Amino acid sequence: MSYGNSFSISDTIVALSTPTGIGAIGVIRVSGNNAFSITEHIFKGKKLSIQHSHTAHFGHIIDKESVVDEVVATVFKNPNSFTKEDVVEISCHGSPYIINKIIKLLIQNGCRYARAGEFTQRAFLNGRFDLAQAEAVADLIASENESAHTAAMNQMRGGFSKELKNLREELVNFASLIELELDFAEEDVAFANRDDLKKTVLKLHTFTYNLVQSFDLGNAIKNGVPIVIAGKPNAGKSTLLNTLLNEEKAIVSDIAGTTRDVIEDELTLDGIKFRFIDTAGLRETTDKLEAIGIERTRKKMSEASLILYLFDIKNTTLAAIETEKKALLKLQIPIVLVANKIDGFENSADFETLENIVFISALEKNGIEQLKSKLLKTVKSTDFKTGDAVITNIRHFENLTQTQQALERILEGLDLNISGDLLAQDIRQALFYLGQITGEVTTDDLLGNIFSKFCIGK
Ligand SMILES: Nc1nc2c(ncn2[C@@H]2O[C@H](COP(=O)(O)OP(=O)(O)OP(=O)(O)O)[C@@H](O)[C@H]2O)c(=O)[nH]1
Ligand SMILES: [Mg+2]
Repeated sequence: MSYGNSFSISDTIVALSTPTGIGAIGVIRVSGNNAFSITEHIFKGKKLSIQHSHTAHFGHIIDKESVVDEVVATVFKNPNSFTKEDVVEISCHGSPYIINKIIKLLIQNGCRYARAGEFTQRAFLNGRFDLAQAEAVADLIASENESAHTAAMNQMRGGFSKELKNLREELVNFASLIELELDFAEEDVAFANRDDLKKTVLKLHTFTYNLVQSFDLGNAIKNGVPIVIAGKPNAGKSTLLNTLLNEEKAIVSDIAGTTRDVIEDELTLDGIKFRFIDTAGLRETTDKLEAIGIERTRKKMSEASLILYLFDIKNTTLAAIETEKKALLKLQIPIVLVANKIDGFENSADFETLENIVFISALEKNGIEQLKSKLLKTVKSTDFKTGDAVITNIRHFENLTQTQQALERILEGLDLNISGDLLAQDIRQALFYLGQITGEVTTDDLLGNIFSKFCIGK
């Protein structure tokens, strides 16, 4: 079987699986039918092919008569390896010269250099896991914080795959029954009970609906929960961004309207990645550029998971803030009010009556910890639970959305009592999109697209 081009799945492949560059050790992975015999050509030590799986063996890599390196070769016998093929992992000294030399020797003895993601692709093709799980391997490797790690780990270990597969199976059964009806068209029989079909479709619809809904959260986990810092010019938004990041990221000045464009950066708090977004101050303006900036502020606000509404406590009345708050609540996004510039300000009592308010001095870095815990609390209470099945992958999102549309067409069709052949078409569509998620339905293009985004060696 070949995938995408002339490369064959029966080739024995090799690549460095640790990062390139100098390291204490480098691990070279060899996978395929001839993994042992090829390695034995250049490995002086015990005969690898007769060793037990999951055992490590000291030996030398030999080029003609000379010793290239002292190494440890770990043996994995099919199907008990990552790829479900015979695998040797050679741990050598981490010099790029040695690593290249060993890979070259392996290629001269019959290996092929692996393509990006080819080890994981083989794991998928050999049935170690489905496509969605294979994709989670990439997410797992890329995960930088606790919540991204949890989501990727859940998905790699099965996540929504199992439930999705079971429900798809149910639908496959209905599809075959309806196809059967078509064969007996003249006799006007119904093998597929329409009520049961409807129940299955509804179950699938609810399940996929929840997954589709989880994408915003999944996206936030992967790319950071977007938190917009908004407020009037000179409130201290850019100062706050800099204080949070501990870096002079944004320009600060006492000129109102300093920030024109959106400035953002990431910060991980308590295992959750946040994207803090500093924006142009909100006011009426005749300045063309500033107006564009304010337009962007409004857009970012509408997309935020949380808005920090900052105001200069020295320059604001309680009534003004109450009016602002009312307007903000219309966005239906959680709001935290942040009273800034409390340094040297004594009369904050009035404002303490407001709900969801934090008092800070962005300049003197006071109240920042309270602010951080306030936003963690707010974000966590707005169903930031990574234990549930969450989709983080745009490809899954698209396929699920398409599935939903097909399911809705089936439901409509059932209500209208349409003929079996039309029903079958919509069912096939739903099955197609569902199958693309977990990989029951694949094309070379699809696989090529997914695995080429992996690194070589993974
Ligand atoms: N006293 C005091 N001054 C502050 C504080 N935070 C910011 N400032 C000052 O307020 C002025 C405006 O700060 P910026 O951070 O540029 O305000 P901004 O909200 O980003 O303003 P625009 O970008 O124009 O919308 C600067 O002179 C800051 O030094 C604070 O906590 N206390
Ligand atoms: Mg600013």
